[in-house]
Amino acid sequence: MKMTKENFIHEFKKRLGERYALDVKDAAPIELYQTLVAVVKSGYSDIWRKTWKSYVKNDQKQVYYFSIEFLPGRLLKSNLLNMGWYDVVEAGLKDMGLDLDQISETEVDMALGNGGLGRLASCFMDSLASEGLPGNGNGIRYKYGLFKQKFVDGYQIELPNEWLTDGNNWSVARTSKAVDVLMGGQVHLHDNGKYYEVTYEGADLIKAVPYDTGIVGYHNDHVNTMRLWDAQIPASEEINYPTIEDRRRVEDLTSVLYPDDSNYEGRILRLKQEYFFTSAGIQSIIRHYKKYDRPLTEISDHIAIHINDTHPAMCVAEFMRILLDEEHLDWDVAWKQTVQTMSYTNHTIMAEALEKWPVDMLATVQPRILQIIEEIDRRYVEELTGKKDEDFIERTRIIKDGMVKMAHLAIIGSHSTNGVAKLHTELLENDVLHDFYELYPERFNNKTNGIAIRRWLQVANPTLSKTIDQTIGTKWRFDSKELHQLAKYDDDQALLEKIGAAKRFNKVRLAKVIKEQTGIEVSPDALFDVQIKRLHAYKRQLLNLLHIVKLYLDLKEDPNSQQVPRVFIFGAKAAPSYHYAKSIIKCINEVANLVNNDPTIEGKLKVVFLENYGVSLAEKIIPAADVSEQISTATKEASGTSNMKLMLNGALTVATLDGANIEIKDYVGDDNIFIFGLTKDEVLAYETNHQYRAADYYENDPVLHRILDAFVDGTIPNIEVEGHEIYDSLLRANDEYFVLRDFAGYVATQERVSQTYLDQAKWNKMCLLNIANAGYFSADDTVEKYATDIWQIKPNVEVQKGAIDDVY
Ligand code: GPQ
Repeated sequence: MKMTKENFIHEFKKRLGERYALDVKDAAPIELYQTLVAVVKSGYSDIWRKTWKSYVKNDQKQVYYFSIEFLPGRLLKSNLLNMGWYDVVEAGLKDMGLDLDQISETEVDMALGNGGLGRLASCFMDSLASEGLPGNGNGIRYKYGLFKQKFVDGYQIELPNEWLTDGNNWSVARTSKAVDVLMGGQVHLHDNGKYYEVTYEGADLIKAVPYDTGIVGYHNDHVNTMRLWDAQIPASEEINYPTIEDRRRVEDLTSVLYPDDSNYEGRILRLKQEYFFTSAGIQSIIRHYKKYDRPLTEISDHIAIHINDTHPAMCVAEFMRILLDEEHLDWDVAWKQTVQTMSYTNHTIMAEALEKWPVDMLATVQPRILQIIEEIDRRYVEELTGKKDEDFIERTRIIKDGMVKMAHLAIIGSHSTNGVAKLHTELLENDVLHDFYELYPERFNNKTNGIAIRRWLQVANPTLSKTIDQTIGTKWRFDSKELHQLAKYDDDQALLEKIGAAKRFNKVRLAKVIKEQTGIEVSPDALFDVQIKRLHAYKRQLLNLLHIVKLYLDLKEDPNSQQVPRVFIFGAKAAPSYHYAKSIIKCINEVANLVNNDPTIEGKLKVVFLENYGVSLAEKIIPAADVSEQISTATKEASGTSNMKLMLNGALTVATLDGANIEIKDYVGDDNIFIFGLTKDEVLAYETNHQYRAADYYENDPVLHRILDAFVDGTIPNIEVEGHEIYDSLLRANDEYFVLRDFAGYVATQERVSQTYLDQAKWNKMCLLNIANAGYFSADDTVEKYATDIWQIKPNVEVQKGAIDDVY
């Protein structure tokens, strides 16, 4: 994948001429962008082909990562980085009078996910490729990505995100690899003495067309595939879909991504989506497997299938369906292969996110799949009868009270169940999934999440990256654990100043974005306090807001009360149907209005809520953050991953002992993180003893009393309805997430934050130690652990890690 500047310029001009008959100076940004993509693609397509061939040639075991969401973000810069072309292309463009940053902004952010779960899947894709591991993504090519968020009068408005209007330049449609997915209708079984012959009546035949995107590994001549499926009408069936409405029924299947995060809406279309991409993926895997004449009784030695949360849990039944109905294997033989092939990750313990589908609905979507799940359930019960008590069996079986519990299907039908941080896995084992842990202790394991350090440091923060190079060399770019070398320099004043300067540079850059998007002026000398994640009650943006209101009221009383000017920065989308979350957005926006337009505050406090938070905006906010807000109620955030990205960029974390915050604390040490709040045990105790009384805090804490009153007495204007709603959720509904209980501790901690910030040398030292320890949260290491412990896959023997003549 070698490229020189001269060759690049030549290649770029040639392609621009061929595609558009234009000179550089006459081309529009989109034309420049598309030309650049074409050059980049031509740089890896040969390697992509060779990577696939080498898997086949070496008969390598491969993993297929099934996820209903992927959030890759923009691919241009990360592909350039991974190919080792970044600097050459940037310089070549500059010679032509062009700017890589500007061209990159033209790319539509590929937002086929909601939040952490989808982004994790994409970080894993990058890491699988970069580790040279044979790993493929399998998902849905939604026509509309996650909605575009706008604020009108402080309210969230959702607009469609039609990301495919200019075509997607990175993917390749592989119509020749399409498969047929059968849905609906009725199923008939005929026992011919050897197996059941299965016939369908009145079922819809849907053509699943794969769109493949190359996932380029980092400097290793290795390109994997992310395969996303689109639903189409097969040519042979067109007659059955004569009207536009009929056609739409099929096309709608892959039209929209459901905008719910950690919460499921039991809509039939969603269930159809789940079956559609599961079936398409499994069919194509088995079809490919069979091309090489290997026995299906050994398939689990050659492929691994990962179920990312329960959305693809029907993988278990679909795999069984094919082995039984199409390959005529015996149940027990098929079951053994299925369990050995499948593995499952759980991403939450919150009850509202655990999918349960009505049996009737499943019968409508795919009656044969329901039959198979019923049989799995029947055999599970039969197997345990006499060995476990009846209650245990009833609690753990798959079908109960007319509902299919997808997590139970995933656990029973796979050989591995993992949580995504130590605390989360512990809660699964000891609490939420304790029965299954008792039954299958060997199946449970932890895999703490990780992040793509390349995207979140090398691409997003070139300034800090260069400072790191100058200090410890460039080895960290290949192995992020090397970042720990930085810890040795924690008394190097010159370096600490450079770290501070890099942060300031990024803050100036973000201040410009804020000004452009909101018109609000913020000073890069203020402390940038950042909370970026989905808007959810358990993530407690409200706790942050109560603190802001406190600071505001304090300033009104005593203009000298605030020693450290702060800019509070929010980025968050709320699910369109999540009323309470939308009310919190409205309140944050109104507090922002009040504070930002109050001349008596004199810039000591600013509140900025940036619209349309997503991967691309995160790349601008994270490098500029001083403080990272990770303040979920202990036990509720399975892991979190923005906590890792912010730490990596030298933000200091204000955190509860939840999710991966605990592991961050263990690495950086108590002195380099700001911990507060209820512990897991305290939360669990309140949840069982019901002795929490939120009103006590209101009644006994005059500060809190005044803050809450501000939501209902007109102090904060324009929130007559929403202010009451929030007030009632805390006082009447008894504050489900213990916001009031944690408030005092949070305020005290924030005061410590301000005091620390006054000592910039100390602050920068803490930043350095955070950066130095963030390398332990690399998704490269996480996927290596999945590869060894769960999937049993090995790196491609032909991979040459770091063998490329790299530019660093
Ligand atoms: N997560 Cl169940 C999501 O982003 N969406 C979901 O539907 C569920 C979980 C998150 C979880 O809240 C975070 O704590 C994790 O860091 C993330 O998954 C990745 O594991």
